[in-house]
Amino acid sequence: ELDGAERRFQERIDAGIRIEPEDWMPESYRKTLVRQISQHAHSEIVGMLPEGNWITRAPSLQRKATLLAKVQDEGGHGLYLYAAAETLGVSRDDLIEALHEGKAKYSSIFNYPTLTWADIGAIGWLVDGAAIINQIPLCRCSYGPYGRAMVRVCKEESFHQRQGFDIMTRLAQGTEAQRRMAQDALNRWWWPAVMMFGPPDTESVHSAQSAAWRIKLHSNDDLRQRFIDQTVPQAELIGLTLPDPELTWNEERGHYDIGPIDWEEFYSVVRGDGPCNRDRLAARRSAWDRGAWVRDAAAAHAAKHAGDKQ
Ligand code: FAQ
Repeated sequence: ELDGAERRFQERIDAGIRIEPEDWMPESYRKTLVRQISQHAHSEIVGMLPEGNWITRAPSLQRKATLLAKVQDEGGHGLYLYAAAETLGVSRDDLIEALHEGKAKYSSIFNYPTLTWADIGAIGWLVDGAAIINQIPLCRCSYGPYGRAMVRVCKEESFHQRQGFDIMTRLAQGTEAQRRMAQDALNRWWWPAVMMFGPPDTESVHSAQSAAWRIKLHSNDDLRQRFIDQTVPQAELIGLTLPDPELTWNEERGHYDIGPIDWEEFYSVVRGDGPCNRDRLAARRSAWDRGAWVRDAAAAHAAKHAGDKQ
């Protein structure tokens, strides 16, 4: 049973009116948004690591400049998202501390290693491709600052997706060794990308409430299906094979059917036992510690400046 304020809040949401930071909101709505937006921000920041790993080894000046810009964009997305979370009354330092202490989640996908240059193609194509499918609906979510941040993020993600697909296309059409490298990257990234959308609907604890609040406009499984249906013809176009012998077009459903997803692997990565979880957190903590002098200098400069004005 909703009380009066909660009922009016829900009516606003149902009428498609956006919630802004100064509006009244139930504490549980605020907490859900802080959880999702901060996890999303951490994903963008930790997501810089697997690709950052290849900046010095990109195969040409152009590839290097493009990758550098892409990774920098992800850093920007993290910053917009931390700013969106701050409108809900949390501090960025607290959110970052929760990440560094291993208390906050970030996307499972960034706990896999980037072993070859083709992995950079696979990430752009599949991971940014999946991110766009998840984030386009978020542009229309009920919380104003989150939805508005997503508009620019999605534009940049489509550039990222195109650069990844371009790398994969070139490799797939290259020498036999390059084609094998592209196929190997696809084999390793396909299932983790399929898992990015989260647990199956039947096990997704937050979905029902987030849907009622219009934070989630489509279910995990619906978005996953959309990703699969979009990606199969792209793989066919460049002559690569998705690593799923059970993948078949289902005429009746009008969708592709896939083989079983290894949810044990997903939960183990989310719990912190993926191939790179420890490395990723160690890299973030070390970057934070090594940046202390920059934060100190900026604070000292600001303090001096404030004195000047007085
Ligand atoms: N990894 O009840 P649900 C990017 C957790 S894109 C880890 O279904 P919800 C761009 C979930 O947090 C990646 N944990 O949860 C880029 C919850 O745990 P909690 C980031 C996951 O929130 C590309 C529990 O499982 N995108 O960064 C994952 O309703 C390339 C139960 O799950 C976003 O964050 C997972 N994959 O739905 C950057 C998008 N999935 O919190 C660099 C915004 C679920 O109770 C390079 N987020 N969990 O402890 C969302 O849309 C939602 O939060 C979902 C999960 C759909 C991810």
